Amino acid sequence: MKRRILMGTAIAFGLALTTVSAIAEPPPLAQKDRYKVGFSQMESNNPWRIAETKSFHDTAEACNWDLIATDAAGSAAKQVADVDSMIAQGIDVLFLPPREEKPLIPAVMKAKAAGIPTFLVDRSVDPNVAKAGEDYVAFLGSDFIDQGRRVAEWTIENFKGDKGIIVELEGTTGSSPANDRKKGFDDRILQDDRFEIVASQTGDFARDLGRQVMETLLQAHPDVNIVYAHNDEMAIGAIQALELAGRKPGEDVLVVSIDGTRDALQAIIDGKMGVTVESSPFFGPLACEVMKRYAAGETIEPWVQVKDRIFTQENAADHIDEAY
Ligand code: GYE
Repeated sequence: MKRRILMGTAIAFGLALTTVSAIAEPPPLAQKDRYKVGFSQMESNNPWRIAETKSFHDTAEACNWDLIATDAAGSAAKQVADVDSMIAQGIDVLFLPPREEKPLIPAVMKAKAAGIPTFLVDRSVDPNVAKAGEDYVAFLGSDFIDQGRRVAEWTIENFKGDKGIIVELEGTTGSSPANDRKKGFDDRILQDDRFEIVASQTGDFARDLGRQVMETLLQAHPDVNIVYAHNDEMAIGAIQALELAGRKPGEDVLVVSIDGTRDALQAIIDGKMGVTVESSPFFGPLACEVMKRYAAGETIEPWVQVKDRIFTQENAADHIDEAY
């Protein structure tokens, strides 16, 4: 009797182990001629987001996708609901740029529970809670810490004054690029005691909020001579605020940022902005390629890293025609 119970326990334990190891892998993707593909965009209030959505639409035909694209209009809660609705519509695969690191974890977990492989694109989720190669297949995107570090290094080399007084405009609070672009920049720039960050506030990656926050910060810190924005839209907003206040961006204030939008490249050409480190929105072709590799049974590296260029006075004019 006792033995049977023990054996039963052993079998149950063995089963539990198998289930655990089965759960530890993201759902597989069958090889098919056409796929029903979900792309859950977080918002469409800036050229970067619009270019990314367009890249998915442009890829759909070449990659044989029936694409369902949604727009969460800046709400993480709506983005989770959008993913729910795509799951209900029976998508084969999900491409998800999670607006914020934590609130989108339920979307990743629900897709997994529904047997749908998920690829995170352009932003990531909290790695302590959801993991690549387990809960989702992979993260496709840039090294945001490195982007911030490169902006800091360019600033250290190119800032002409004795004392750099920095205002930092942060991206969306709780998003992976805002967290990492801050870390990469702050850690590097503060190694040089010529520089001081006097204020760091969110502008939610948006032009108009960037302008408003810059207006307020300028009043508190009129001596600012460097603005580091986590994206080009906020940098352009900051340039507007500076000009309204009678300052001369490019002459008495150095503006540095990340993305590589058309307006930013134009601002560099016009001498109003110093540098933008690239963060490409053109994820469609990469999404197609990685998805095909996964369907063919390949193990995908947890981070499919995108390599970024850097745009300055030296090359901005050469790239403005391809910018968005
Ligand atoms: O820099 C910004 C956008 O997640 C990498 O989000 C992306 C960032 C990009 O809104 O402009």
